[in-house]
Amino acid sequence: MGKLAILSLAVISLAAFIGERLVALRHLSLSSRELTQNYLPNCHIIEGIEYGAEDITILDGLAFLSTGLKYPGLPSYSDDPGKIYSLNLLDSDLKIKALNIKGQFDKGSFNPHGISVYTDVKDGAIYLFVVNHPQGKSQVEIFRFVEDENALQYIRTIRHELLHNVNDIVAVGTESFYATNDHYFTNEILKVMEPLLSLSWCDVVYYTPQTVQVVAGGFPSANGINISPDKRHLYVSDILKHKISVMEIQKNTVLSHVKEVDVGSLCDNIEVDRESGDLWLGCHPNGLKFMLSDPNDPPGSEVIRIENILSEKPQVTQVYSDDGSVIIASSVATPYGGKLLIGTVYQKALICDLK
Ligand SMILES: [Ca+2]
Ligand SMILES: [Ca+2]
Repeated sequence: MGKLAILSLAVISLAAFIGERLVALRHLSLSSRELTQNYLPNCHIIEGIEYGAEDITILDGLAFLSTGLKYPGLPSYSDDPGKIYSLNLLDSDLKIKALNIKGQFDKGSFNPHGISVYTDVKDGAIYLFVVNHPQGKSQVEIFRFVEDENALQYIRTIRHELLHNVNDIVAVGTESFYATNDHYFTNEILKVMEPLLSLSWCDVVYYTPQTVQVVAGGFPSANGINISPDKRHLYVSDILKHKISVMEIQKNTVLSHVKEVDVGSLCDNIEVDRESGDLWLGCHPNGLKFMLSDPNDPPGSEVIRIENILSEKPQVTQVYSDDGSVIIASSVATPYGGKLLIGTVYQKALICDLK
């Protein structure tokens, strides 16, 4: 074969590869999906949240909000460090309060991401686990919540080579948790290549002070994790596959695959209603708009609920959707007492009535 023929073959192969990748990416990102409006009654923007509340979790009517995330490739409209706020949903005025962090903790580089709250059955102490990215690194901070001072007492920082791109966590003890990695590589250029090449190399890591191990893998990206009320099943949001993975926790803490539930959207964090067991998901309805984050053509927001997820026929329902005119890039939704809190990656947060 002549040089020209080889060159032509190479160019044709490359063009075919790029074409196939573009089609795959359009599918992954749901880029042609039109954003609609499906509003809830009595919605209000939460005063004081301007730079994101990527994750929110509620314990007995008290919401914890992880705010001010700076994430590579996504907008960040403030140079200030991130903060954890509380919001008491039992109060009538619904005002956020910044939690003061006590102890030897570097507040200046605080960059909080996924959070999880854990109550110690032995003494009722409440712990807040926070994924933190100071200087772009990944680590998990454990705090004890001091309720009468509305403060967080810093306890310890956990770093481990397996905890390299942590997005979300679920605490299962005072020192143990499951965590999701949303990328395999730590190099920023290689990280960009992962979705382009459809690599499914992300995983779930189980941490205790005695052992750290990968307990599930094969995710294109794993952006949210939570646990069933009876602590028997873990749920992982497989954001680029538009699915929620359900896994059963075995006695040896390894996970066995149960099923995947289609959600038709790029869902991020998962909150679980402790009474009904329903899953509440903050989702990105159009991944291309989310990645571009153009203020003139903003990504929208979507909240999805899954009922009876362990049954033969889980019900997947869109509870809220917005084209970006109210809130941009929703990442979490959590209900309490007939209200729904919706947080976003880098913009506002919303509270609505559910009926
Ligand atoms: Ca979380
Ligand atoms: Ca997340």
